[in-house]
Amino acid sequence: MPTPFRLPGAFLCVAAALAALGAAAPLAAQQAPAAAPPAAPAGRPPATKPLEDGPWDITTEQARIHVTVVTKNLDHPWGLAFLPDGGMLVTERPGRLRVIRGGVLDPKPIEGLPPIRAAVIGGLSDVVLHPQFARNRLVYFSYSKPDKTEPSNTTLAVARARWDGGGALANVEDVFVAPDWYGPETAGKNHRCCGQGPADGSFGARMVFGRDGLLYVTSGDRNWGERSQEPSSDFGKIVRIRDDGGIPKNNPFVGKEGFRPEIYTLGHRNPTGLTVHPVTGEIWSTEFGPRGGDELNRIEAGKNYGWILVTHGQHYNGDPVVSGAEHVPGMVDPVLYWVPSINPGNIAFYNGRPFAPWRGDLFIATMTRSLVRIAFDRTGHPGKQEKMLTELGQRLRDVRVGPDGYLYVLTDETAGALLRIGPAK
Ligand SMILES: [Ca+2]
Repeated sequence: MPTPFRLPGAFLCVAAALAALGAAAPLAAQQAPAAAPPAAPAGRPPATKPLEDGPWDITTEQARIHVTVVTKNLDHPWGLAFLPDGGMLVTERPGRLRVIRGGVLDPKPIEGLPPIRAAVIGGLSDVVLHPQFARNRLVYFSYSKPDKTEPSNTTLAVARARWDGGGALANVEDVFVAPDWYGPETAGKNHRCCGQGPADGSFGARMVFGRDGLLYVTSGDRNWGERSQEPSSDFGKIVRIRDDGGIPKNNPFVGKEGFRPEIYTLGHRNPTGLTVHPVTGEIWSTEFGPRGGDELNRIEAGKNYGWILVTHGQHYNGDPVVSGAEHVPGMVDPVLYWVPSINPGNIAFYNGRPFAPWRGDLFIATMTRSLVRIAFDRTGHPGKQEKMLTELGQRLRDVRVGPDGYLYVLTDETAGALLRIGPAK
């Protein structure tokens, strides 16, 4: 894969090369010998080879790592939360909440989830614990909420529940329901620009509690990017709510005419990465661009991150980008961007002990089958990037730093896995 770059000349070269590859791909697939892996249907990623059993000892640029499979029995695992007793909660996108105790996946999903619409990339998404979980046992999960009478009409919701560690949730209640109910019916009639995708795509749905004790939730543009710029819509926003779903009084647009009061930032496409910087407390986020233009952003209250007017990527149907790629007044440029896309999932800054050289580095789980490590210099500017775990050939959805300082990675596969990365002996 080409490394990221910022030169317009290089952009054109790579764009041209990609176009040539795209044109040649069907012919190459036809000529492939019978033993070759099947070609992916148009618009879908190529098939993933099955994950082997491991473990793997891998030499990376700054550390020798030992990668083990915690479990392989997860269908499109999406989010992971560490429990104070050493266990973990894991979501599966089709709509199951799972628990891992003592390193073993409980075969029985936790009961009590509300109806969830699992279609395209919607479903059960992230899970986070309340900052005082050990005391109040509150968990939060994000999901695609179906309308009672027309289930294909959905919205992003966050529910809160009490979980005593057993087989079922209690007191399940929505604390956030985005006001924008939307589905294929509307998407067929709303005259969107730019060749945007299905209504069941681009939910965002990543969550994190900030140091302020407030819950940050990414809300994707549902492939209706015009709404990312509309302050009356939660599409294409990051929202901030209290732990009970209330609106914090100091949210940036509270009391401002025409603005949803939960909005924290505007102008996002599909932010599926969200984390708190362990030193500065800043919120950082990754998001999918269209064709190219994936971004890493530092999230600041009230700012506009540009989509659908500004992107380094290209619209799917070739429509011109309205306001350009960067330095647009009123819009925040990304800290980093990628052309072509890396398809970024979740992110985590490393602050553990076992890998001292990685401290302060950012890890990105990518659907282009690598774990990307980004170093930062003393002034906080991103530097060298390293692609790890490419030899496993898996789409990666989530990365977290465990309480033990090891990295935990979820693969975004039907035969999905949880991987653990510690130091090799
Ligand atoms: Ca942007």
